[in-house]
Amino acid sequence: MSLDLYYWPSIQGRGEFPRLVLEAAGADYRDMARLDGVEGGGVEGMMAFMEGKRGHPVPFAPPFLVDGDLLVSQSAAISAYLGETLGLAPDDRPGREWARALAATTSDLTAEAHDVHHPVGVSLYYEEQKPEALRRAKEFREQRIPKFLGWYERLIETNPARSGWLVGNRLSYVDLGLFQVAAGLAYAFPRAMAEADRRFPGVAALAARVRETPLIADYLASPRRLPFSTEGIFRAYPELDGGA
Ligand SMILES: N[C@@H](CCC(=O)N[C@@H](CS)C(=O)NCC(=O)O)C(=O)O
Repeated sequence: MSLDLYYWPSIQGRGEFPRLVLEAAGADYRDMARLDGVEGGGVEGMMAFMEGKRGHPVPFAPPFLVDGDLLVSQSAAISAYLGETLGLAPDDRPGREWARALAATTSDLTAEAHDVHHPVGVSLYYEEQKPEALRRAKEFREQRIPKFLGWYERLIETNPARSGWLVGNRLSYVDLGLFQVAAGLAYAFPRAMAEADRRFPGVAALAARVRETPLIADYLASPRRLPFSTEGIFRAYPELDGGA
């Protein structure tokens, strides 16, 4: 039985959070919407789930994971499920619950990063909401990025294991989530993140350490890692980074 991940095939998006857990664990998985010619594959295969044609609960939106009879949706919940199943999560119940809260918070930050370029409406184009996006971006850069990253920094500093990781003494799925959000923010807000890297060295060091983890380094160098783009959640619009 394989682990089948379903997500839009042309962007990293929120699918990247569970994908990184699968890659870091060296899991045998299928990225179904990127597989044409495989039963249940391609975007059509994904849409069959979304339309309730596969005998599973119907997720609101991708990503979702199918593991045999089980369907798990919501990027943070999938990451937690995979982390706990594949050995990239704390072993104890309090640690697991705490890690889930961290993943949900990373999901909140991801949503806020998205809403910078879509502050008025998800179904409108960026070009239809540029003045509002400019206002939102300033607040996001000056207030929200420091608030979120300062919180992660504090978690790293106060982790009783003093490991440089967010929880416990080894890499977990929440570190992979923080890496992804830091990478996305660095793509979308390079000026703001250069400053954040100076203010929050523990976060920067954690992200660099994840990047150098052998299975992640292999993955990032592979064609399976799609580039960031202005179609995704994190978008490089220089005007939103306080630039021209
Ligand atoms: N909170 C959900 C959000 C899922 C989500 O918004 N997925 C996007 C792609 S990243 C989508 O396809 N949304 C369709 C829609 O909202 O109509 C998660 O983290 O998985």
